[in-house]
Formats: sequence, structure tokens, C-alpha cells
Amino acid sequence: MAGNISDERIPNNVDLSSDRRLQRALCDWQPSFVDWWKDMGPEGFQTSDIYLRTAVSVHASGWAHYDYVRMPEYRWGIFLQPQDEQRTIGFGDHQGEPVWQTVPGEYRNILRRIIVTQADTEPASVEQQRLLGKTAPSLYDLRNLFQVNVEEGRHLWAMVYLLHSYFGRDGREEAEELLDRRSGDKDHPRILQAFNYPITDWLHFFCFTMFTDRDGKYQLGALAESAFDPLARTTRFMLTEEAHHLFVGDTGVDRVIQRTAELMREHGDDGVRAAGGIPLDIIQRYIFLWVSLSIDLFGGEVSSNAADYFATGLKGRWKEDRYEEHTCLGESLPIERVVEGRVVTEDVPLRNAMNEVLRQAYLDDCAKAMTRWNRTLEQAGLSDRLRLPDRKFHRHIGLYAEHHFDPEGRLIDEATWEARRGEWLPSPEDEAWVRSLMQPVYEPGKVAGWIAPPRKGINGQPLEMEYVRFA
Ligand code: BYC
Ligand code: FE
Ligand code: FE
Repeated sequence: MAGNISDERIPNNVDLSSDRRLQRALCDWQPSFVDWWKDMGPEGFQTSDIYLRTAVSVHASGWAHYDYVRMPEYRWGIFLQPQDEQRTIGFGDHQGEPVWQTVPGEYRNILRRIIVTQADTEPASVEQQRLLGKTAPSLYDLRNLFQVNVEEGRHLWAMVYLLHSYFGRDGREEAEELLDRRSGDKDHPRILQAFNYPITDWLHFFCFTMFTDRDGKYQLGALAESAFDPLARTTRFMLTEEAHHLFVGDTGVDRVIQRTAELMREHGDDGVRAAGGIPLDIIQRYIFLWVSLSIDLFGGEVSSNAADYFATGLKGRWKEDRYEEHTCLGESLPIERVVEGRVVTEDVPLRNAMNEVLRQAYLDDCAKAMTRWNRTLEQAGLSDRLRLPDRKFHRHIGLYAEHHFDPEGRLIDEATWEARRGEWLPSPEDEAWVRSLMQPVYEPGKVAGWIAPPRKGINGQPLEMEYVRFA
């Protein structure tokens, strides 16, 4: 394969054909990537033709191309937002200086660590979702699953490009390890915890793309502010693709809610199961689970790492432009903590609270989605409403991990938690019920009975289109 890589095989806007060293590094890595995809990517369907979009440029009007592709032949490309020669550092101790086109020696290790952490989530999510193709509710949904999977594969390429281009030998070693760790593996797991749970049904999948991909949106947004320009430009372009992943999750959950609401109206609250739907309280528990797992991904409320990332200019806030002041010195953020069995509020220096600032932006975004979903219930004439859990509920990272809280954020003791957790988090019975509904529907235009049909097809195509052609 060496020497065979051309712009045709790897669509790119980084002038790959004239960079022999980078070509060689990517040539060495590519066969391992394809082996990993065949082993750990979607099970089955590798010879099916799937109506997929491929990133082919960075022009807003025509960045994507849609056609039937076999997944192993997908053209995983490398695209960066075009360089702005005038760009200066927007925040932290180096504010106003020109952005960096190479890695400053003193920040090399923490920068590599951020890139590796970001990179690790991409193949992890593909591994988590690898069995879902067996139970898709429609060809439209099956195609969306694979679209998300191949683009997470491209996000891995995007990060490996940075490791190969800017970190030399240790970058190449990290790139190999990204293909060696495995989601959920006891000895060699993925780095962040939410990426080690298998996604066993489609309600988990829709919640994951809604809430966990949304962490991706906010982390990528914070990195798109980075003083290290190649990272900023790479993550900026990744956000373009991320929008579709969030759409899949947001509309997926909404369609489940809509179907459940229809069944509640026809058969009453207690008739939903018999009619083959997912009861609303199960949907609520899945939401509580995935919000709590996803907000753990923002890290500790008080973090010297986060302060360092901000001070050095490596990682900013969501849309740093929204703020007037960009050093964050001399400011603070009130944060709840538990002192002697009570929740009290303490001011934390703002730089140390950067994880919380990003988590708040994320939660505000989630709250808007809840409003949309509740409108679906309202339009169905129901008075039931869904809600987000308090940020302290069911946490494993940060200040609240050592304590128990109910979804309203009240501190509770261990016994109460054990007695009531089944009301708040999916039980094995809940999951068994949802799994029992997961029967594949692969006839073009048909949709499973537990979910409402989508409003429209992909890329202006009809809903009845054969989005996946089996081979
Ligand atoms: N699980 O100072 P702290 C995406 C560790 S998703 C396990 O609180 P810090 C996607 C931490 O490493 C976006 N360990 O946090 C979505 C540290 O370890 P050490 C992914 C955790 O450093 C769907 C210690 O705890 N991108 O793209 O501020 C599908 C104390 O850490 C966790 C990024 O995350 C955890 N949840 O870290 C596909 C961006 N949280 O030093 C893709 C890059 C913390 O004690 N990452 N720890 O050994 C970062 O910016 C930061 O590393 C974090 C927070 C945001 C993760
Ligand atoms: Fe991604
Ligand atoms: Fe994503």
C-alpha cells in the first residue's frame, strides 16, 4: 500500500501529495486502521452499498458528496478550516499574540494529551455501537447509524493527522495505541468512562448521540478556540459533521416520544407496553442515565488541569467571542460542594472552574432540547413532561462522586439511593423490555412500531428510498 496513497484515496486540503513524510506515516497507519474497522466496526454490512455522505472539501456550499459506498471503501479524508493569517490568540496568558503553527516545546505534553483524549473517543464510539445494525427500526435509521460511524472514523483520522504531523515518533506511537485500546476492555479500556459501555439498544443509541455526541460538540468548540492553530482548524471542521450526529439523536428520541405519546392517547398510560411501545418513565430513566454519564465527561468542577489549559491558550470556552473579558483572572464562579453533610456554595477562581463553565453551556443546550421534546408531548395533548436531572445526580467524576443525590439535586443517604435508584435509572427489566422491541425492519419505507417515522428523508431523498442495499 505504501506510496499508493493519493489525493484520490484520501481527500484532503493539507497538500498531502507534496508532503512525503506525512504520506509515509499515514500509509503505515492506514492498513491498521482498515484492520481495526473490519474487526471492531459495524458487524455485518461491510459489503452492503450504503447511501453515505463523504466530506470532499471545506466549502460551505458543497463540502459533502452523497452516493452509495461500501464502508471499508469509504474515503476517510483530512480537512481543516482554511487558515486565517491574521488570527491571534483569543484568551489566557498569551491573548493577542499570533496563534502557533507549530507545537511550543513547553506545552507539547499537555497538548498531546488533549489530542489523544479527543481521538480516543472517536473509535470508542464505533466499537460501542457495532452490533446495532442487527436491530435497526428502518433503513433510514440504519443508514444514519453507519453515517455516524464512518464520520467518527474520519474524526479519528483528523486527530491522527495532528499526531503524525506535529508529534513525530511519540505521535506515531499514540496513533497505534488508539487502535489497540478497546471499549469496555478490562485491561485496556478507552480513556473516558462513558465510552466503555456497550450501546445495546436503539434508545441508548439515540440518547448517546443526543447527549454524548453533544459533549463532543462542546469539547470540539472549546478546542476550536485553541492557540495551536492546526487543532483549532481541524476541530472547527469536525463540528460541521457533528451537527448531523446530534440531529440523529435529537430527532431519534423525539420520534420515540411521539410514538409513546400516540400509544398513551390510544391505550392509556398502562397500555403502552401491550401496544408495543416504550413507556415514558423508561425514556425518562434513559435520559437521566445519559445526561449524568455525559456531564462526567467535562471533568472535575475544580480542576488545575482545566486552569492550565485555559492559561496556556490550549483550550478556551464555548464561543469565546461571546465574552468581553478573556483572561478570567480575578473572577470566580459559585460551585456547590458537600461540607459536613450539607450542600454549601463556595466561590472558585474562574480559571479553575473552566470545566464547569463548559458543562453549564452544555446543560443550557440540553435544556432547549427538553423544551422541544416536551412540546411533542404537549401537542399530543398530554400533561406529562420530561426533565433533565440535577448536575449532581449519579456522578462518578468530580465533587459529587462521593455522595448520592436524587434527580432534583437533594443530598440523600446510601440506603435511600439503593432503595430508589430503580425509579431513576434504567433497570435490567427496563432494558430487557426495550431490547425485546428491537426487531429489525429492513423493508424500504417501513418503520418499527415503537418509533414514529422521520419527517423527511436524507439529502432531499424520499423516505421510501433504499438507503442500504444489502449484499
Ligand atoms: N473518565 O482535572 P480533571 C466526543 C481524569 S466527546 C475518566 O477533573 P481534566 C465524542 C482526568 O484525565 C469529547 N477519567 O479533568 C462523543 C484526570 O486524570 P489524571 C471528547 C476522567 O483533566 C461521541 C483526572 O480525572 N473530547 O468527541 O480537566 C462520539 C482529573 O481530571 C474523566 C475531550 O474530552 C472521565 N470522564 O479532564 C464520538 C477533549 N474526566 O491527570 C466522539 C479533551 C476526567 O489525574 N479532553 N478524568 O490522570 C479534555 O479536555 C479533558 O481531558 C477533559 C477533562 C475534558 C476530559
Ligand atoms: Fe466525533
Ligand atoms: Fe459525533
